[in-house]
Amino acid sequence: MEQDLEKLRSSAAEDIAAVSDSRQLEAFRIAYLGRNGRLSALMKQLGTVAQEDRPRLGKLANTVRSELEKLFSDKIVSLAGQAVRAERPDLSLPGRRTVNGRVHPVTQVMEEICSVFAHMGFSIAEGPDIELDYYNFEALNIPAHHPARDMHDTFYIGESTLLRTHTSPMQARVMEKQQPPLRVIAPGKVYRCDSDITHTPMFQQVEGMLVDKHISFADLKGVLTVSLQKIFEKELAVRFRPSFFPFTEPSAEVDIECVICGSEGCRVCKRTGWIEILGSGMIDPEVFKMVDYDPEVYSGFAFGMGVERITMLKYGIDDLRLFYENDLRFLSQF
Ligand code: 2NL
Repeated sequence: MEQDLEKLRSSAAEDIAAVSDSRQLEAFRIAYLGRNGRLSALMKQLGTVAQEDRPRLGKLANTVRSELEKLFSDKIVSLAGQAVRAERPDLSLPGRRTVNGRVHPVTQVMEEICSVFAHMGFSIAEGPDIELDYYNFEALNIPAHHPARDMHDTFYIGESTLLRTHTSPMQARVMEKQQPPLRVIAPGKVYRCDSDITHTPMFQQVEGMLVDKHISFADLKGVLTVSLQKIFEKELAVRFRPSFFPFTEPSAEVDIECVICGSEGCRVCKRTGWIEILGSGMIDPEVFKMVDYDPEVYSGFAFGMGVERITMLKYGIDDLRLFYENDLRFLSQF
């Protein structure tokens, strides 16, 4: 019996050392100190030993019991200490850098363009990306089955709703509500079912219009020339070429001198020294009739430009896709 108690003592010391969580500790308690545990079993044998050995063995058994209880309670304390240490932050670790967001380069240029026109007295009109067919086409002199609808690669949503293919529907909405004189720009996202190296299905535009009495093509040329020089922060050469849009007559495409090569001739300007930068024209009398403006009294001009293209030229970016890949190494440069 004495030997058995000694064995119990040493095996308990070995087992408690291997305990590393509270589940193992509970198993230890049941095995050694439980009602049907190893110590209880030995205590039951006390009644069978010789009378004269009983007090000594009884004392030894009690000593072993207190030792086991001490092993158990010390382990509770040390496990609790480990848990606290595991939760405490390690103050010697280096800090984590917070990555700040930036304004997207296309948004930056969009804001610059808006600011140039705001300084010339234009107000900003914003409207829905999901438009009615009426405002996107009909009100702009593009009736159903008009060939110009094919150029727009429209995303239709329903019978009469679509993702706007340009921001001009906003201008039609403004004219419907307000009387001239008007100076309005409409910035925003537009959508066309077209995707390749030079086209993304969503891109951003700024369109503008000015309507008053006695507005002429000379006003269009003056306002657009000065605006482009402000946008590119340079006294660039600007030229106007005849063109066609269903909502303007006459219409003109506007070129600027190539800002990449200084008109020497390069890949970007296709060796012409000129870069096409916007479309414009005198608002067609048919558009005025749709919004109940008298074309005999009022005239005006309108224009539209793609913001990605202007951003590429301003920053010398040669791949449109970079804008929408969301690579922080690219975006954080601006
Ligand atoms: C282009 C051509 C243009 C307009 C947009 C417009 C708006 C109204 C009436 C008439 Cl309400 N026109 N907008 C006019 C001419 C050209 O954009 O190439 N855009 C990127």
